[in-house]
Amino acid sequence: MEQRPDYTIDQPIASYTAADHATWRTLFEHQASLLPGRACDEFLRGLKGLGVAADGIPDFNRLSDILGKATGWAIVAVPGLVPDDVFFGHLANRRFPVTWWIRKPEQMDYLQEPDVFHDIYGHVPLLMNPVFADYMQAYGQGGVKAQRLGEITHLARLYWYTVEFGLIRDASAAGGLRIYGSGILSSKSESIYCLDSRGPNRIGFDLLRVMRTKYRIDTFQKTYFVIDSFEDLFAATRPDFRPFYERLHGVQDLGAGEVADGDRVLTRGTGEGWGHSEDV
Ligand code: HBI
Ligand code: FE
Repeated sequence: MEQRPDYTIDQPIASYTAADHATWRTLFEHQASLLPGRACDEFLRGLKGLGVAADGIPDFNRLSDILGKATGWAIVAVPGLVPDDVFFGHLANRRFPVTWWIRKPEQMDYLQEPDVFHDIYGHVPLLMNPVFADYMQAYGQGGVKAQRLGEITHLARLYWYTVEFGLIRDASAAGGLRIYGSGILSSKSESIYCLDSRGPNRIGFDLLRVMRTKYRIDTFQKTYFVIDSFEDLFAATRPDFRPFYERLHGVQDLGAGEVADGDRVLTRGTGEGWGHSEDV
């Protein structure tokens, strides 16, 4: 597998086994039965528009063609996690790096690293939405700047609590909320927990609040932040972040499960189902 300097490779389509495609099918079918009514409409529409289905791990070039026509984004195959500067560089140029390999059958529910199911199923459908597509590019551009400023920790929390684990208000949903975060959309147990459990806090999105907040990488989230719309999210993240970073230096980080003065608390969590681990 030849890797280019930007960490991209050609998707090794021929090396997927029948078992790999079967893993995709199992994961896909499970989420497809769960997500109508739980995932936001923009996600469900994007999935349909891409023609991503249960039949097997998709061909990245085919998806790139469709995505390119819709929003000018492309997907590129990578071996797995790539260095931050490489990752931000791709996003800033409207390329989404997608891990080519799929998880093993014993990791069906959750793994800490991204695999092709998480990256394609979780992330790519929303790139069909023009506003979200612009937000992702702006995040990449913000990443390039944050690196120069030594502010990756604060910026990465924004990615975590929006792109990976975000919830969005939707008056037509049973509990008034739907999922747009890819880490939830690609997890069968968290896609139930985040909406149905009394355990987690659900707090209205606020940029500075999110950037102050540590998170969990190996258990369900203790707090979900809720946006009103993708337009609002994009608008909130439009300004230059430098003054925000400066203000953050005067305040202490918040733990993943803490509720602070001034929070717009939608539901205060009971702590059920949080598990035991460290915030990062
Ligand atoms: N690389 N392939 C890949 N996918 C990611 O989501 C990713 C990455 N490298 C760095 C990274 N994410 C994060 O550290 C930043 O968003 C902060
Ligand atoms: Fe992800």
